[in-house]
Amino acid sequence: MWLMLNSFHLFLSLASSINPPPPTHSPCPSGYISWYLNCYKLVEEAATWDAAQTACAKAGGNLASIDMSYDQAFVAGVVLQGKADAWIGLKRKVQNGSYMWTDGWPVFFTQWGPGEPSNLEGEGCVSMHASYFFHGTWNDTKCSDPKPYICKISKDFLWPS
Ligand SMILES: *[C@@H]1O[C@H](CO)[C@@H](O)[C@H](O)[C@H]1NC(C)=O
Ligand SMILES: *[C@@H]1O[C@H](CO)[C@@H](O)[C@H](O)[C@H]1NC(C)=O
Ligand SMILES: [Ca+2]
Repeated sequence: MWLMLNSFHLFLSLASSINPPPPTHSPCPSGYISWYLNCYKLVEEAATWDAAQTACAKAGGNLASIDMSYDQAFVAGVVLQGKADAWIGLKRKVQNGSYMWTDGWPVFFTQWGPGEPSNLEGEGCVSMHASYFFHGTWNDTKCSDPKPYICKISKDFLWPS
C-alpha cells in the first residue's frame, strides 16, 4: 500500500514538474466522497435493503460493492464514522443461494465476520459492522431491517472517456 502510494505521489510530482496540473473539476456529486475511481456516500437515514438500493440507483449508482481490500478499508472507515451497521450492495439470490453485487461486479473479495454468512432463512442482505470489535466485517442480515447504507457511483459512469 505504502509503496503504491509513494510511487503514485512520485508519479504525480514528476508529472506536475513536466506539465501544468490538469484542470480540476469536482468528479463526485455533492455529498459524495471521492475515493479511487468511485464516489461514495454514507446515508445515515435508515432504510430497508431494497429501499436503500432504490435510493442509490436514483442517484445514478448502486449500494456499494467492495471489490478489493483497499475499497474495504475505505468503506469500513466511512461506516465506522456513522457508528451504525450499514447496508452494502451484496445480496444472496433466493434462486440459487449465490451472493451477487447489485452493480453486477463479480464477487472476488469478501470480508465476512466470524461465523458469517450464517445463510439463515430471510437473512440474505449484507451489512457491514460498525462496532469496534467487528470493525468492517460483513454479516448477512434481514433485508427488511432499516439500516443506514452506503451508495457508490462509478466515475467512469459520470465522466465517460
Ligand atoms: C444465480 O442466479 C442469478 C439470477 O437470479 C444468476 O444471475 C446467477 O448467474 C446465478 N449464479 C449461479 C452460480 O448459478
Ligand atoms: C449478524 O446479524 C445477525 C442477524 O441480524 C445478528 O443477530 C448478529 O448480532 C449479527 N452479528 C454481529 C456480530 O453483529
Ligand atoms: Ca448472519
